[in-house]
Amino acid sequence: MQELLINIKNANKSQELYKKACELMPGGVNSPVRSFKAVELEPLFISKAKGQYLWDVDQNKYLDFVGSWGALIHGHIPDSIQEAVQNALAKGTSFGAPHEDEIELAQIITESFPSIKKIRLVNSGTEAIMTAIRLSRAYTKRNKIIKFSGCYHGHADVVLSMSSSGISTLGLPGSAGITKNTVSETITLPFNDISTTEITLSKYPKEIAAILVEPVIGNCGVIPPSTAFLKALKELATKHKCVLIFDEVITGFRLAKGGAQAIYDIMPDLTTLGKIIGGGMPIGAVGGKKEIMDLLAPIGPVYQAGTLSGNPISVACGLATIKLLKDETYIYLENMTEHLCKEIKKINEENNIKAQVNNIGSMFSIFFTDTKVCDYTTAKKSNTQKFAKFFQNMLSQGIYLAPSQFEANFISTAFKEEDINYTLEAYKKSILEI
Ligand code: KE4
Repeated sequence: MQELLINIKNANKSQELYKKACELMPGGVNSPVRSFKAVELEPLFISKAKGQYLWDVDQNKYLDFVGSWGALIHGHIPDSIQEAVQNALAKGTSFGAPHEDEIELAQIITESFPSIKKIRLVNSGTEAIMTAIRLSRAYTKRNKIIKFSGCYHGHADVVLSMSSSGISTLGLPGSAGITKNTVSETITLPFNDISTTEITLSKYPKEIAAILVEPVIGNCGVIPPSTAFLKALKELATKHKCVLIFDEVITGFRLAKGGAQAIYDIMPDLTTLGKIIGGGMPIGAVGGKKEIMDLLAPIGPVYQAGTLSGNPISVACGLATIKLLKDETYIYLENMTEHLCKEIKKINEENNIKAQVNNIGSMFSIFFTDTKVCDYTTAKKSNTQKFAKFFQNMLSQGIYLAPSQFEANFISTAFKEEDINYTLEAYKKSILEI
């Protein structure tokens, strides 16, 4: 483990590349969270990865708790996945036509998710969400969408809206370049708040097309639902005849083979997936009730398309990833994560550290607040400066956490007990220095 000890200053090549990248790409990155802005650092440029490790261009080695934002449940390119991708590559990169592996992936997903009777493969979680909302509006012939603060559903205009002042009032643009009209039908409510959802549905009878939720939030740090919340959403969606969409882009195949819906025993009408079903290659999927999915072109009136949808390399990588997932995989991941988080809580208690640890399955996050974090409002109470210092301390010891308080950390099957022990040692040093 000694080789993990690095001096954070030794990032000369990354700094050089970052300077060059910033001349060509906004912020020097192709997705904002990679900029390390939230942790007051310049980003590290990664040269290679294998198993639980990343190496940056200055040969520093890190334990990777990001795992490509949750896509790499088996860590980086285990041999069986590498072989599957290489075999697929030998047959071509893209056919722009149907191929057999798409059927196998659709089969394995519908067998794992009983709520998914039909599925459409796309290229990202964002596309999956866009399609799920379009389908819901066509199916119900209604316009409004309910979503929940703290949840992130990709960067489609319709979901980049923030709640305006009054609860259950219509949305305001959450980004420049989005028109008021585009988000005027998007209502953002507090997560885990059943009564506000009920009031909103009654306020707009027969106007709500869909209730969209991350069943376990992974985009505000990790925030599990209260026991009654998801069940209430299902009941309310049925009562008000709107479409319940579970955004399981993170939780699908992460929390269980059947995702969060298997854990909480709830059948949504539509589910969006991504990340793990592509094993780190570009992919997304939307699936659910046959009568909704059959509205999709070419058999229905809802148009949706994609040059690389169902790409054979992404599909091969996703299939190889899912085939490695056994019941014992989840037991291993859960036990390892539970052990890490329990020990962290012990260190916090012994040292009177004001921090909350939320964990479920192989997802966890640490908030620097003494308030229990159960929604966006309580998550926002966390001290982000403290988090930034903590992140830097951990990075300087070779622990690569998600570079934002409002992201999730993931443990992969590549992690060993010694990695957890090393992480706990690094945690103790880091936390006592902030
Ligand atoms: P993509 O379009 O990034 O494939 O998926 C969007 C999306 C949809 N739904 C959920 C629950 C998601 O978490 C995401 C994307 N997740 C972020 C990280 N939390 C991706 C990382 C990034 O934006 O760079």
